[in-house]
Amino acid sequence: MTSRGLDSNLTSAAAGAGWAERVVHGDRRALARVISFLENEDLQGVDTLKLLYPRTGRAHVIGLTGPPGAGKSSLADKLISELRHGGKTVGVIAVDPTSPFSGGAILGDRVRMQGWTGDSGVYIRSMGTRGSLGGLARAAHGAIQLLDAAGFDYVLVETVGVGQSEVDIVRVADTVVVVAVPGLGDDIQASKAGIMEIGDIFAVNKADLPGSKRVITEIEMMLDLGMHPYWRPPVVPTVAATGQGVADLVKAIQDHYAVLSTADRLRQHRLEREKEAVLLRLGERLRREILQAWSADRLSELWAALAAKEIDPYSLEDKLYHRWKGA
Ligand SMILES: Nc1nc2c(ncn2[C@@H]2O[C@H](COP(=O)(O)OP(=O)(O)OP(=O)(O)O)[C@@H](O)[C@H]2O)c(=O)[nH]1
Ligand SMILES: [Mg+2]
Repeated sequence: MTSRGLDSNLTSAAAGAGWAERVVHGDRRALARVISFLENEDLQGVDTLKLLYPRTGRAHVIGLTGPPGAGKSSLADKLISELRHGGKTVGVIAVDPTSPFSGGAILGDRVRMQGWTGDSGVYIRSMGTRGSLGGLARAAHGAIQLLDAAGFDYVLVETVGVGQSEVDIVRVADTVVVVAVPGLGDDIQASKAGIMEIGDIFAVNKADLPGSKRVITEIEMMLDLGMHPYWRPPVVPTVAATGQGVADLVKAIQDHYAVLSTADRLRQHRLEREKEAVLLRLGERLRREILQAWSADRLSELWAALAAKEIDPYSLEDKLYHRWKGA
């Protein structure tokens, strides 16, 4: 490491201590800044998280996922109301993968959850992709830890359940609420199997629209086939537009937490997700280093050779790895 790198690392660690102090004291602007550091992969973000890690683990982290337009943000808004009435504080992270097919999500979230600006018990933040979805997942994970350390009783994470990275974002939650809606046809269960599997609770939103009974039955039937060692996911009809069913949803969320909290499950579940995250970051770091051992030109030549079948993918992997290992 160059001395310049060392200096900037020290500065970042010192800055991290300052940010951590401010976050713990409920400073909103500090929260916003640190989340931006995480999004921009500025070292100060991770340096802040390092110091705050011992303070995490108190919040109940709830993931909300489901197809675009299912009513996740409207439901989050009503969940905030219900939890605030119970005297609880709520931090919300609305993840907007700004991919070509979900533009406008940021606006939607802002419009549907904007009545909370004067309430110090609520903090809402949208997060988007600057680069890769994997990078966004990492930043969102950090933001959850940050809101937890800041002392929010609940942390809600909203993400559109379209791809693996988006699903990975909510998988770090203690309780995953899958939001389904009538009118999407039979393929939701089949094609979105990944989402259906991770649900601890199913909210069938837009229950005011025709077809919701059928969706409920379909989900129940699918759940009958599954293995649920200690928790059978409940299916809760909701109308986010009016708040109908939201109290039942909160009750289901709290019941799930109570079950998780027994028999050491919560601690194990959280340890498992942190372990996975450490291993994932480690893998990414190694891959980056391995690729950095090659010039961009040489790498493109190698990919071209692979395409031309002049080298097989396994030998290519060996070649890439051994150059780094020997470096
Ligand atoms: N009829 C009906 N409409 C609803 C209900 N809940 C939400 N909506 C409407 O559905 C639309 C989408 O709601 P959002 O809360 O933005 O949905 P979302 O899942 O957050 O959407 P994205 O974040 O863009 O994926 C809005 O027009 C809402 O007013 C409901 O219970 N019934
Ligand atoms: Mg939304």
